[in-house]
Amino acid sequence: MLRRTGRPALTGVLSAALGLAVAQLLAAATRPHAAPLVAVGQAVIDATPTPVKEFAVRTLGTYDKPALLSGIAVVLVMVTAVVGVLSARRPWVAIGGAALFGLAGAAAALSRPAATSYDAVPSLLGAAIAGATLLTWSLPRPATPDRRTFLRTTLLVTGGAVLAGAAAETTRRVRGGAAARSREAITLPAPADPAPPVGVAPGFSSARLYRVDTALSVPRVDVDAWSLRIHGMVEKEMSLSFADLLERPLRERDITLNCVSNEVGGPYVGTARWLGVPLAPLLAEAGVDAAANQLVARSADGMTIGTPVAAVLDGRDAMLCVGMNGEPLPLEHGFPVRVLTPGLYGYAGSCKWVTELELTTFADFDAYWVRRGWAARGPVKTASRIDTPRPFARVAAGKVMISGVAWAQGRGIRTVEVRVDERPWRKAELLPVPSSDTWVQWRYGWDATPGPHTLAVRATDGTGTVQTGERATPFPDGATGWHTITATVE
Ligand SMILES: Nc1nc2c(c(=O)[nH]1)N[C@H]1C(S)=C(S)[C@@H](COP(=O)(O)O)O[C@H]1N2
Ligand SMILES: [Mo]
Repeated sequence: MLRRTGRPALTGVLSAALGLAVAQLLAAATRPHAAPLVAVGQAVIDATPTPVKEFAVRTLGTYDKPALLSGIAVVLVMVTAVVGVLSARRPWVAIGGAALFGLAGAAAALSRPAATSYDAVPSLLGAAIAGATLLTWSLPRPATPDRRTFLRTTLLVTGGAVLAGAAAETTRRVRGGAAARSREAITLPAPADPAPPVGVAPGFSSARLYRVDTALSVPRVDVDAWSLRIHGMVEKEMSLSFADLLERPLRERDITLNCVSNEVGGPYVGTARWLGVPLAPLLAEAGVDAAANQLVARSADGMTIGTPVAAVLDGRDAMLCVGMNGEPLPLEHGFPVRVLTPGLYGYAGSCKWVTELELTTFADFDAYWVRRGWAARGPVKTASRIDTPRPFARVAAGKVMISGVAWAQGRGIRTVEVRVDERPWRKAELLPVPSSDTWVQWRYGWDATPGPHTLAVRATDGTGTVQTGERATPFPDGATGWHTITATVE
């Protein structure tokens, strides 16, 4: 029994592994985004319905991508095992199976926004190798190969797959290293317009910025090969190198960025000290057509993010960021250049790895998330979060500090109030902030009495509007509701 299905199954899986590893190696050496695993994973991400994506981000957080790759691997193993078993009797199944996988990989690679026709090659070559291996290995023979022959072939194919796989990984790292090295070589000029000094407790120094993007592998852009093209409804097209950007007056600001997918109380909000080139004067130089109302940013990995032109030009600190917290942008936060539009959720104003700015209209173009049902314009909603005590914490009776953050970029935060159980709302103390685009850190000294308690927070923005307590889901334009936790006082 094991001989009848175990061997053919293994034959199928190992032949596929060899083909896949060679395809990954070829792609790593030539066109990283054409690697079948990355291309298929990326195509799955793009095709995943929004609710499923939301669920994945909510339950898996940053493990969503490893989980996706593991899922693909499991499916691959199962399907190629079946192909192996079936082709032991019917050799055409080996050819058909390989062809299907090859075409799927090629189609996924070609569906990437920046694809060239060459990108089909790694998948097709890998499929040819997998098919040929499986076919010769499982070809009906006068006598079933003995155990020793089978073992030898198994070792050979496995060895080939492991070698090619390791070479692919090494190549990927070395190539990625070029981007990292180009980053190390950068010296950022001092800002012409430095951030205003912050008070006692800067609201950003220790906080790490969250990461949210659709990139299965972080785009590794070599800054020396990078340029930004400004085109579309402009009088004069422009192309800027990184050096061109650094020659312009740089502005430094402490700005809070948050994700539209963030649940009430969630982690996808953070503040950093950004260094960048103001966008408004750049657009003025390009001469924006009065009819253009959307600025579409495109990234090296094909993301599109549409921002109202009015938001970029209304005097807020919209910029092309080159630095974050005193360093060049980290690779995962958009190196070498990202857009940042304070007051808009990231999906609507903060394209990472940007390579293109196109002036167009909302009527003419739907950006990536808009095509998936999210609101075309993404102004941030006023929100607040309790960070301590943690939900369901047990704390000692007496003075307990309730603390957290609140944000309403552009409008600023005027007051934060805390409510314990059904008692009246009480004003929290706010730490000073450098600008209305920076979140506010707040705290409230609570005389905690034994028993279970419910704690809630709400903020009032700079226009005097109180944060709504009405619950809304993140889809389609951002969550609302008061962050409410329970804690037990002992
Ligand atoms: N190229 C690219 N830029 C992107 C995204 C992306 O998927 N690809 N995600 C956006 C979203 S949804 C958010 S919330 C912010 C997150 O920025 P961060 O990862 O630097 O915190 O980046 C935005 N810019
Ligand atoms: Mo986001």
